[in-house]
Amino acid sequence: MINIKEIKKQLEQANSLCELEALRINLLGRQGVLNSYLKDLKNLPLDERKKRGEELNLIKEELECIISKKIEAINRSLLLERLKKDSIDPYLPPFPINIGRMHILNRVINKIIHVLERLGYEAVEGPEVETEYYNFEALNMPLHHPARDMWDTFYLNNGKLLRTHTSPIQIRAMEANKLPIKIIASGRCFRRDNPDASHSPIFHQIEALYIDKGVSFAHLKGTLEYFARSMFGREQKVKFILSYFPFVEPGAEVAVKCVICKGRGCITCKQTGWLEILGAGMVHPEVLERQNIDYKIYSGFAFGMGAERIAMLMYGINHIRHFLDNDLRFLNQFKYNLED
Ligand code: 2NL
Repeated sequence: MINIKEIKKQLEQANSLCELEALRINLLGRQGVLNSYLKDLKNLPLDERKKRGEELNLIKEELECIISKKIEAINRSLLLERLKKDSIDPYLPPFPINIGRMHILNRVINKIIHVLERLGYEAVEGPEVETEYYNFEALNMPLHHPARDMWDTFYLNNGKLLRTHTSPIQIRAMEANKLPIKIIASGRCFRRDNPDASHSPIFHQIEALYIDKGVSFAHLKGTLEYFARSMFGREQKVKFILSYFPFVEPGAEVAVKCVICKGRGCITCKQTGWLEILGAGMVHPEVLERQNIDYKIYSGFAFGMGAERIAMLMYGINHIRHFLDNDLRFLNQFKYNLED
């Protein structure tokens, strides 16, 4: 018969996890003491077998319980010993915590969107792969129109193209035929330019479009003055220079006093004291008419800018490639969130 007392004494005396494990294997293992008794059960008469079986199972449970308590006790005393030897220095600095943050370009784009949302514009997006129609034709540039050369375009094999600006998003909004329209379209654009400090085949645009009854150039000027001051400072001076875009008439380029040299003249503003930050104009009647918007009742303005250019001016970034390089030495310089 099993000598429970003796076994318990052995377990009690074991004082290492190693010893305890050896005992456990000997008692409860597959070839262990308990299993050998269980195997013998089959030689007993039925009623005795049942009684004895129950007994053995109770013993097994008890031993398992003792062993797990003993393991816990040993572990606890090991921990206490270690804590007595080691000391904790609460003044050591913690491990550096690397918290990710939004890319500086996205933060600038979001800031621009927030500034315009305060005027009631709603942010929308659209597809990067576009058709000739949305990218050119609907914008008053029929096939072979010389103005298409203003945008070196990536054409795809299936006759589609990579959008060269965000204007197709706005055409889609006009097409949806709900007036008035007051939207900001933003996203990635693609042009086959030769890369240099300010040109990259992949860049981002932000455009705004406002169409309603009685929208005038004066509204456009007020909007852009508010925009420039929100982005570049309350005292910011804004200048409108007549310019040409096929989809607006009249068209203008908008310049602010150079944010680098404050207008004295430097390399960034090419000694002019002014920086062009965006293009703008009254939506061409041809563009409205194509979307079944009656240009005798409705009018609108639009303006558009390169997101990278704005970010470069805000932070004095000297090469557009930094936005795509993902070099942490560059990205980590923008630790703090834009106010707003
Ligand atoms: C730029 C672009 C401009 C627009 C963008 C526009 C869009 C529609 C209709 C009319 Cl759907 N106009 N967008 C208008 C004028 C200028 O600038 O690349 N600026 C740096």
